[in-house]
Amino acid sequence: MREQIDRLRREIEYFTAENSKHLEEFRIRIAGKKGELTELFDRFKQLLPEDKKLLGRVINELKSLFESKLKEQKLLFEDSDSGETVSDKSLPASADGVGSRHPVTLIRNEILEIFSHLGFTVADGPEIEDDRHVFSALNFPPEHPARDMQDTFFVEKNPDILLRTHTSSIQVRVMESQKPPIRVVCPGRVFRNEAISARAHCIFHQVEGLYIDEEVSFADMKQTLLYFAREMFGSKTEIRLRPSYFPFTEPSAEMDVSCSICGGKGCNICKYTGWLEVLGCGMVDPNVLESCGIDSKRYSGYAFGMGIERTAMLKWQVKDLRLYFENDVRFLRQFQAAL
Ligand code: 2NL
Repeated sequence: MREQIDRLRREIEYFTAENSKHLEEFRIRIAGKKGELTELFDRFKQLLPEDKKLLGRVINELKSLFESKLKEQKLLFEDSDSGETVSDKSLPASADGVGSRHPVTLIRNEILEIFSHLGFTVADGPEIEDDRHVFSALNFPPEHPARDMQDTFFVEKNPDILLRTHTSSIQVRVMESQKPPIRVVCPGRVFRNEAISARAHCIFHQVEGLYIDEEVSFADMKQTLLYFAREMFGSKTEIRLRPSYFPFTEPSAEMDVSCSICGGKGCNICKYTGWLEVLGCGMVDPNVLESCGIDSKRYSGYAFGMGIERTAMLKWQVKDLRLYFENDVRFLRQFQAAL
């Protein structure tokens, strides 16, 4: 009988229920009508008084052990009563609930970090702007197509209140309120009245940069942008500047980087050109400096702007821009390990 008691004690001690059904089976096997503990008590009743004295305490301890085990295991299934749920509360928490930064945030932070090493600070500004900060101060002529309803969102049809179409408006505010030297990068959301497709969206993100001081040259800009390109796309990256046009810079250029997929040899990512377009840049037009209260005879500067989604697409070969706005966790989760 002692042996039976010891075996039963071990069985109770080591028992863990998988679900409430499993727990009920355990209760019946031990304390049901034909249960092992019930049978033990039946046998106990037939013992001689001196044996009862010896085993009484042990058998009662076994009964309390069983009862507290039952109580403890019942607590585990109180809130999941299907009888089928497997729930081990001692397991580590599932990593599925852990979030990750959005790829647009990751790239924005990386761009800001690279420029911070060159002494650029970050500036912010409003998304709802006026005509002056988005267009007039930036040398846009009154009839420029960007001012058209088709390209810009106006607030309540008021031609002076609009959603910024580029983050240059932040830089205009910086120039109005600070004296050179100025070194800022301006990240933010911008809005354009465009049909949504794989390559365009009416809301997207930009980072623009501005550097103003005495004797700032095109060569300074080129070297800064080369440093940025190598930090962002790898140390073997080469850059190429093509002449371009923006109302706010003169001269203006577009910068390509050598394709990091094929190393410039030509592949379907770079459409067999060996180059990928990343940003627009140029020397700040003297008209822009003057309209922001900066003496264009004494100071010169360069500026540049890039789309964050575009840069992210180049870096990760994401083919469809819409993925950045849908917030499908199957897409977002893939950036959990990035940066
Ligand atoms: C592009 C091109 C550019 C700028 C942005 C800028 C700002 C001020 C004055 C002069 Cl306040 N320029 N910004 C200059 C050249 C290009 O962006 O393709 N962006 C996505």
